Amino acid sequence: MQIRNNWTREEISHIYHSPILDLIYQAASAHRQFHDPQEVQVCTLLSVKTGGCPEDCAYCPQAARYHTNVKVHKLMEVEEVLTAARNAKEGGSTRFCMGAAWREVRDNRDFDKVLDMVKGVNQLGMEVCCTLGMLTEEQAFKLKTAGLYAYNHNLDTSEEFYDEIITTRTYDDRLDTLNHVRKSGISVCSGGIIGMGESEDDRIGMLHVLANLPEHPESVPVNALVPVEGTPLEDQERVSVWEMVRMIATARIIMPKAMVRLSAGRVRMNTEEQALCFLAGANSIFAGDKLLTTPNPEQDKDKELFQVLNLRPRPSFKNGEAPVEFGQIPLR
Ligand code: SAM
Ligand code: DTB
Ligand code: SF4
Repeated sequence: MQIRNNWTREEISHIYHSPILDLIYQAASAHRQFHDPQEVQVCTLLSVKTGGCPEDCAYCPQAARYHTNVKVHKLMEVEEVLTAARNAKEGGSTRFCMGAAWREVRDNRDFDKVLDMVKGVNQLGMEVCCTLGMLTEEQAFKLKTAGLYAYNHNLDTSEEFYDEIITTRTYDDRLDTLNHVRKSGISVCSGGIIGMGESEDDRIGMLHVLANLPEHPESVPVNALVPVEGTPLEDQERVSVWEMVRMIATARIIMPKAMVRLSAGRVRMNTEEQALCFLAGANSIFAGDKLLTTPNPEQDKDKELFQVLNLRPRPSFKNGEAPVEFGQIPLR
């Protein structure tokens, strides 16, 4: 199977709309060519700065303008974060992702603190990931130098549907940041959310953009909307498992090397539904009873999930790249 960056929207649509069992079979076959189907990476999220965000993302409980139950919390202390990372590692996580409710990174003391968090988590031997909003090229290089392994920055949906969901930034802003991350040599994590009222065409549109980037993202999170009271999307209906499966399977087929992450929305899925997602090519989950601000399955439930499905946690840095040594200057 060849890695392609010249997919047409029609080809992707054709894959997405294949008869479901055939789609799963094709995706499972692609998955087996590039990955060990028994391995699922366990990752942990931590909200290092919560709420009070100036953006208007319609799905997000952390946007200051919506009245949700999320309590604003300033940037955490480095030591608190490192304690959480150590606990996550002990619990079997190999990737630690720190999220901040920022529109963009600013060059201030908070950013210096985040750089220290990155150094500390990297030294624990975990894949360290951040999601901090928009970045300049320079900030991306600083993060890389501190030891950042991956940066998450989602496209969320298609370009056409984007301004129904977010008006405070553009699709091009998003693509610019992804480009800065790529240039700095940091691994790219970018995906989206389904269940926001978008059409299937919008889902296909987003996959089309991701799969035709000059290099595929190494990581593609697929989130099911977690509707949160107080946000404009609070009353959205739950997506069916078949929609998650179609999204995951299509991502797996068109970006076969990527880690496809079954991200938000697992609290509402049973073991059988999650099994279908793994069969369709998902190979990562977030563990711990909280995502950033919303609930996630309890540790015991996930332990059982791994046992019943005979899954093994995937070791860190399997994609070949060694962790960046602290202080190493990346080549420009
Ligand atoms: N502020 C940064 C940004 O937006 O890039 C980083 C944090 S933001 C919370 C990270 C991602 O979480 C968003 O891009 C979105 O895809 C996802 N997300 C946020 N709220 C969600 C929800 N209610 N359901 C599912 N995914 C959600
Ligand atoms: C991603 O795509 N999903 C994760 C991670 N990247 C940062 C976040 C999901 C957040 C769900 C809503 C919340 O818990 O606040
Ligand atoms: Fe802010 Fe990120 Fe939430 Fe949008 S998704 S409101 S940028 S924290």
